[in-house]
Amino acid sequence: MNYDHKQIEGKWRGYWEENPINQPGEGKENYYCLDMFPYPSGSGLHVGHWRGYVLSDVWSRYKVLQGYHVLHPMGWDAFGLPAENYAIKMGVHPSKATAENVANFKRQLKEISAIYDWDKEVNTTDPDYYKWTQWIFVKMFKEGLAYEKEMPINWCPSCKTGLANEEVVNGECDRCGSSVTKKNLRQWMLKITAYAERLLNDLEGLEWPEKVKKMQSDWIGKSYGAEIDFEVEGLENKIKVFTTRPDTLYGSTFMVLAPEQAMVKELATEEQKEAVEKYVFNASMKSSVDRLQDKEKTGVFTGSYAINPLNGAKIPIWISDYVLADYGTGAIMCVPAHDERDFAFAKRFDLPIIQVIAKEGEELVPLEEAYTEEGVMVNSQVFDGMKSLEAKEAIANYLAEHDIGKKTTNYKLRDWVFSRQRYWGEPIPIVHCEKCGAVPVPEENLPVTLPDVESYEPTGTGESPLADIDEWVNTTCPECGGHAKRETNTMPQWAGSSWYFLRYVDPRNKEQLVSPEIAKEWLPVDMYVGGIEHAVLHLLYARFYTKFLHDIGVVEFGEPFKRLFNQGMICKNGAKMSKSKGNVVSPDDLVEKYGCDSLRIYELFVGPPELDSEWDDRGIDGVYRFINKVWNLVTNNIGKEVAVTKEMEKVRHQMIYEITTRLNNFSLNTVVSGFMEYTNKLIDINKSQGGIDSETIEILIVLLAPFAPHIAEELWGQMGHEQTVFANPWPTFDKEKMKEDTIKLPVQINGKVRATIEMDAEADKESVLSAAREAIESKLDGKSIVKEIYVPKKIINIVVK
Ligand code: ANZ
Ligand code: ZN
Repeated sequence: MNYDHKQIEGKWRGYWEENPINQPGEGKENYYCLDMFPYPSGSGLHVGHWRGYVLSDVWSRYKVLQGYHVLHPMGWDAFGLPAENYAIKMGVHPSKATAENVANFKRQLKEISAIYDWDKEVNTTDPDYYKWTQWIFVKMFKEGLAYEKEMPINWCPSCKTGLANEEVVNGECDRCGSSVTKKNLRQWMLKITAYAERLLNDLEGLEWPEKVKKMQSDWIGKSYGAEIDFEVEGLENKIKVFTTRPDTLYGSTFMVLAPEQAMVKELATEEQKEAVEKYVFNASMKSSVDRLQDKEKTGVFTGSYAINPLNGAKIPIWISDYVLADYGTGAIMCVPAHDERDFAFAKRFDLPIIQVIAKEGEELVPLEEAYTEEGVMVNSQVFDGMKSLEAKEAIANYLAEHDIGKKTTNYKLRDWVFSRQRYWGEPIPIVHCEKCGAVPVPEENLPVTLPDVESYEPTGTGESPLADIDEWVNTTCPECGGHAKRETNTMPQWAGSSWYFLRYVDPRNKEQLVSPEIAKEWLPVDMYVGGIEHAVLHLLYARFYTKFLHDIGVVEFGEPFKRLFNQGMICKNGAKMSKSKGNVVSPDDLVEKYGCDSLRIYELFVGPPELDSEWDDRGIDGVYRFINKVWNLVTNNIGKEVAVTKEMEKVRHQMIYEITTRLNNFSLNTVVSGFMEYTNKLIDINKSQGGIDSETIEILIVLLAPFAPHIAEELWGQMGHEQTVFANPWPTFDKEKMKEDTIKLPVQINGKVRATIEMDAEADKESVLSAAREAIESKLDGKSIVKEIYVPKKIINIVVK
């Protein structure tokens, strides 16, 4: 019988629908394996999307075989711009387009044959779901973590909406690539900064890639340093600067403020006023990209001077846009000798450079560039001669004692700009009352459902399209019953995805976000699989939400994802596979031609799963041949009674060992090559010994089951079993039985291989050497042996003269 993937895959898919392989059972432990849920776009799935889903399904099925009851859910992160943009273009309501896309995605996902629990499906746009997204917001509001603020925010002129810092990449909108500008708008903010310390510290206990942990800690960006007050000549107010290098204070030769810093106006003297105003205006017109990319430093002198608090030196105060308004205090003391940006600025505007740290034992010569390393203090009065690291402490302490400054820490993390001026998102559940101010919608009145609108078009004025629906906007105040207006901003797409993993375990609960008992059974997530692009955004927000829900008693744990695996991207012609690049390979044709099992295995075989890999359709042929080999080997042995030999046993245990170890390390591409290697070995034995014992054959089938479930199930059945192959335990190996009986050892004469000997694997040194001598005896050409070296189990080298 030939391998007919269509017939086999159809048959088993139907069977599994009726008889799910993943069942609770006495004594079974729970295991939660989660995929990052997709945004159901109109373009459907390509082979790049398959990769992550195959990885997590292989892992889930492996856990089933290990005896766990596995939760492997799937759902839809369905709010967001694309559906809305589609609505604008086509005049189709986003909910309709979303429903169609979800149906299409679901059909395509079923082709993967993953063991998703479809009855646990969630959809962020479902009012029963977003009721709880809104509920979390109300709770945050009540805890003072959601607040309103008028502030200059990142504004994408093309998406016509505000963006969070995390959504701005190199000054560009993460979605559309337009240059992001600043706009002053009233915003809803979430105080994620209140959790900065915990978000940083708790990274330590996570089994996550180091790279992702580092990205998060860099994003949180904790710096230790000092705030120092500088007096200004002729002014009451002092300027506060933030520095990580108080040790360099004697070398501060000028000061720079951000153009938006509050003191800029009063610092500008009469003569400099015009120039300062012009500079400030120009800076406000520049996009963040320009500000970041400007190679040449720009700046303007304010006309005022500050006083160095340690030595009374008079230092000029400048303004420049290389200083950020919203970090530290928006003002810095500049030390050109020891900071690269300050050095460039000093060179450009001809400001003095005073070196205060020197390399130990070296003479002072004029600096060609900033000296940024540690060293010994010079030109620093009483601190001279001290190590700079010690001076950092000493000067900070001195400043604190004299009330000129204090030690502080600073975080790069900013509060989260949480409002979007768009239609297709969760309405923020707040009403504005003239008397009572911002009042949360009472929890029992949630959800605030998203009303229908005539036009989804963003207004561009900073108001969402909801603002036009009078009968929705006008309402009564829950507190005083007076006239009030609804908040018309919506939440960012991240809102619904920051907590969905909690809902999966109890998706239809009408009373609670999640029942505490059920949460305890399943959460936190044991394994989370998804793309690296979420390293800061989604993963940071989800950690923040979880910590908040922990603090208000909804869940017992503070970290949502114990283990994280980031799969690399699938590329084609060197570029990330995507519809917009036109290099998409659809899984449909490949499934049709080779079958789901072959495509699943090829997804793993393309390369190490954590790295980006180039897709080549031709590669799947090799996988298909391998599958056919397995088919032929197994069907060939059905009904044969073959006695097990030592050799068969050895290969069997080696195979279990290799596959299991590689799988545990998530080295799935080498699992596949391992299968190919061991299948070939078994085929050789099959040839030379006329068959393979049935236990070895069955173990091959069980091992293969998580990867190629259909063929495994079919062959298992053909071996005469009634139960599913997934009812088996994962095979175990015996190290003793893996041992090779004999080993081949190369014998070298003066470093050149001249013979090979075959020895008992446990043979001692003396017998190895005597066999080696014998093997090369005829090749000595009358020379005599002066030395013999044996590297155990590897090689023998005989030195002759
Ligand atoms: C004096 C100094 C001397 C500095 C020196 C550095 C080296 P982190 O926290 O590690 O990023 N700084 C402070 N606020 C700033 C702002 N709003 N915009 C731009 N730069 C700012 O770096 C903190 C250092 O960056 C601070 O220490 C300050 O320059 C600068 F040899 O102060 B430093
Ligand atoms: Zn009121």
